[in-house]
Order: sequence, then C-alpha cells, then structure tokens
Amino acid sequence: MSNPAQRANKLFVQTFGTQADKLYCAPGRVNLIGEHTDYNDGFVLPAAINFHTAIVAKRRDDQTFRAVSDAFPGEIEEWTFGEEGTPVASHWSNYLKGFTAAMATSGLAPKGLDLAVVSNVPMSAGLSSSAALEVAFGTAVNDCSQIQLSPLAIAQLAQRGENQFVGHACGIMDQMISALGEQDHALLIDCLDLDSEAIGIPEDLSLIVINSKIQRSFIESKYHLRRQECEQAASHFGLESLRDLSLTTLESAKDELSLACYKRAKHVVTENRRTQNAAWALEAGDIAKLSQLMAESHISMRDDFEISTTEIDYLVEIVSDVVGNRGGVRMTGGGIGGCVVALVEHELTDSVVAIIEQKYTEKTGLEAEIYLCSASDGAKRIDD
Ligand code: GAF
Repeated sequence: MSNPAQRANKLFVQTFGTQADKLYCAPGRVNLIGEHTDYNDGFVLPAAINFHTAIVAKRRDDQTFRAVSDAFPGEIEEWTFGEEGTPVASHWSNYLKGFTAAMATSGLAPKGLDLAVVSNVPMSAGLSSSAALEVAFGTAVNDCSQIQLSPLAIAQLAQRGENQFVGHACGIMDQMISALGEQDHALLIDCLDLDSEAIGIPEDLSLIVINSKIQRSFIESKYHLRRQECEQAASHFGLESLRDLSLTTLESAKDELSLACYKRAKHVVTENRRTQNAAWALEAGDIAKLSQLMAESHISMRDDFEISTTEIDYLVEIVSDVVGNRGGVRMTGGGIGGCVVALVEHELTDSVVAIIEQKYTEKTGLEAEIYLCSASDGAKRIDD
C-alpha cells in the first residue's frame, strides 16, 4: 500500500475509529527557473510534480482540529480554531496551525476537522513538502466548510501562515504552484500581480529531478539573509522591490553597494529576464535557448547569489556534459543543497541516469535519488 491516499485512509480509521469523508491532494513542485525572485516581486517558472501530500478528512460540528501524520506516528495534534498558541520548533503541525491562524486574522471561520496526512513528497529536498502540506490542508478546510476560497486565496493564506506563524519569510511561489499547477505545464507566475500563464512542456522532453542528498543546514537563516540583502539593495535605489531595477542602473551604482548586495541584486535582475525568456523558449520549443538560460541561471546562483554547493555544481556539470544543448540543467529551489532539475530530450534520460550512477557517489560519497517526474495538476478534492 504505497499510495498516499490509501495509507491516509488506513491511518484515519486506525486513529479515529471511523471512515473519513473526503480525500484531498496537493503536489510538491520543481522550479524550472526563477530562483529567489518571488519575494522580489519577480517572475518564476515552476511545475507541480507527481509527488503529493494526501489528506483524508471528516468535518466536525465544532471548531476543533485533530490531525495525525504517518511521518510522525503516535502523535495526535489537537487545537481549536483561533487558539493555535505558539509554534513548537520544527513541528509538522505548525503548517496546519499557521493556516487556521491566517484564516482567523482574515475573518474566516471554518468548522473543525479530523484528518490524517500522508505524503510522498521528499522532505528537506527543496521540493516544497511544506507548501504541499499547507495547501492540501487549506483545500480540505475550504471545501469541508464550503467557504469557496479560490486556489489563489488558499495559496495566499498558506504563505501568510508560513510567514507569520511558522516564521519562515518565504515568497508565494511554492504555495501558488501547489494550488494552481496544471498537468503537462509549467506556470509563468508574475509574483507582483500574482497573474499566471500556463506554459506547455513539450511532449518530447523528460522532467528529471535529482536529489543530491546533501544535508541542508541553516537553510532558513541563509534564506533570510539573502532576502535582507535583496531588500537592502532595493531600498538603496528607493524601490519597493528589485522588480523595477535595471541592470544599467545597478551597474552604475555598483560601488555604492556592499559586494554582497550588488551580487544578490545582479542575480535577481538577470534571473527575472532569464525566466521570461525561458518561458518563451519553452513555448516555442527552442530547447537550445532554454538550455543556455538554465545554464546561466545556475552560474548566477553559484557565483552571485551563492546558494550552490560543490556537490550540486558537480551534478549540474556531469549532467550538462551528457545533455549539451538538448536540454536544460540547473539547481532548483532555495539552495545550499537540495535538488537539480533537468528538462531534456527523452532519448537522453537513460544517459543522464547512467552518468549520475557512474560518477556522483564516487566523487561525493553521497547516493543521489533520481525522480522521473511529470508536471501535475494543483491541489484538488479526489472523488471516487
Ligand atoms: C523557497 C521559498 F519557499 C520560495 O518562496 C522561493 O523563494 C524559493 O525558495 C527560491 O526560489 O522554496
């Protein structure tokens, strides 16, 4: 029984002694390009992937929530709506409580739920297992209480919960793609006005995600530091965000900024342009252009945003050697470990897998995991 939905049903019955009423699923994501641009009001191009968090739920008549997760057996988390308390460090239930806390501050009043959570989104890999949990939960709460929030509103509440309750100052990308993803498409999201456009992934391309298995440490503090550096750079130019900064203006003021702020801003300004160009290249089926843009994005993350590692750089190098201009390869997600994404012609898939198996462990002592993915729909209720 490896299917998350079946496992969640079983866990629900074992825990609550009755059947759940409804099943909800929300996907993890892989970002094709546009890294650390979301909280700078820029552009991102993620795809939801076929790894999901499943939640089975039964509505209650009061406003109590009782939640179990198969990743943390034996614990039943219980809280009352509007009385979420303070978060317990790194606890999985923070993501659920953050969502109900955000609903409370928005004047929304849901009914409570009993629920069981099972996920096959790899954790701590930079594939947004937390956003999948938040959005699956938000979709369940919304539907069971018939509140009729849009997927975008669910994503916004999820982000607010993570920002204000969990204490992680993430952008909106992960929640938006988990809520709004489309099968066989990536979404070009404009993080300023939250518009999105579905961009078809050509049928002859394979979406390969390679988990470097690097232990990600202090990732949140590094993330927050990068965010501050971007904000400092924007405020130097009297701007709300780096969205409206041109490369010419940045270069002309290079000496007025700290080196760190200059480099972070340079990444963001150039990444925004690359992301829009990559969406056009993908739409036009121009894989050589996509390949070039993803390669440039990786170099920018490595040299200017400084969020890569030698192991990740090595993975990108060996996969790029095999792929050439017949696909794109780059680190994906928040960085300092995590995953590499490769979008390559189908017939190269076996060679990509083979080169990683031949070389990665020998060089790094780490065992990479390779996921052959497909772009998936966003969160939804699953009816039989
Ligand atoms: C993490 C964050 F949660 C996103 O909002 C985004 O900033 C990403 O890192 C980097 O692009 O996934």
